Amino acid sequence: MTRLTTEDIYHITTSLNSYDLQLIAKTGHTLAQIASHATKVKEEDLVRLRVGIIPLTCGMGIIGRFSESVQSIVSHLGFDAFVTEAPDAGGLAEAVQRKAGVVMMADDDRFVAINLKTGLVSDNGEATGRGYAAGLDLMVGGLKGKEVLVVGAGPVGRGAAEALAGFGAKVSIYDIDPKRKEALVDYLLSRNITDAVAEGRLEPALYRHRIIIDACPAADYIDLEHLQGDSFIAAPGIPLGLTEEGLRACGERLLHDPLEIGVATMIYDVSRF
Ligand code: PYL
Repeated sequence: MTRLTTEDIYHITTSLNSYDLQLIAKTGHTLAQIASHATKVKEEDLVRLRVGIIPLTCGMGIIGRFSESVQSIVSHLGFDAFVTEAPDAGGLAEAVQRKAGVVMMADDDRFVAINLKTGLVSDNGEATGRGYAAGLDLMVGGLKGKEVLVVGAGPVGRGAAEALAGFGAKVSIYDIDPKRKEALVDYLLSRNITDAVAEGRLEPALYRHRIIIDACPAADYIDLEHLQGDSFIAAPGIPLGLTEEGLRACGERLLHDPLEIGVATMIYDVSRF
């Protein structure tokens, strides 16, 4: 997982309404509706507890505006959310004292949402994969029977692959690490997803697929030559796998943000009845 920078996220707090309009133009649905589609939690069934977001100073430390960005996304979805004054253990104590029912926090390895009342936990990597698969399902008008290439077999790729299969897609997996690629195919098999395949080489797979989830930390590996007139790309997080030219060719058929869809899926995940 690539570590975000303040530059990647500083725009989020002031652009959520325009981002919703972009999502409606691309998928016909809002951020809330995509999170609902990903989690199968209807908006009317959400139990909206107060949400405390806790900055963590461990590892490489606090990312400027990270907690505020998470807070703005969760508030945009109708939750009462606050960033604690204190970080770390003091922040957790403060969140509980301020009657938070859900806490969210991220160190350098994991970003989690925890419902303190039900024990429900959602992990950003897996939730992001699921959220993007849901957005893609809406963007292409239904994935049933369609072939999708997942590049990257980490937590995001795993969440995406399982969700894509759930929407009826035929999933192909590529990862630069053959062991990790095979491990994901084996995991899908263990979940009764029997038609997932491992791609031997990336290049031919990029040419053969018109629907691609870019779930790997590489930049600029999907170029104009790999794209067809009706290619759809879902690209969670930073950096973007598309080149500048590829980006221009994709236009409205690209789903990409640094945090929004993943955070929306997480808070829906832990707020189910
Ligand atoms: C959760 C993001 C999504 C992509 N990469 C992940 C990342 O940047 N992780 C590090 C988050 C550190 C947050 C810091 C803070 O401000 O509380 N500990």
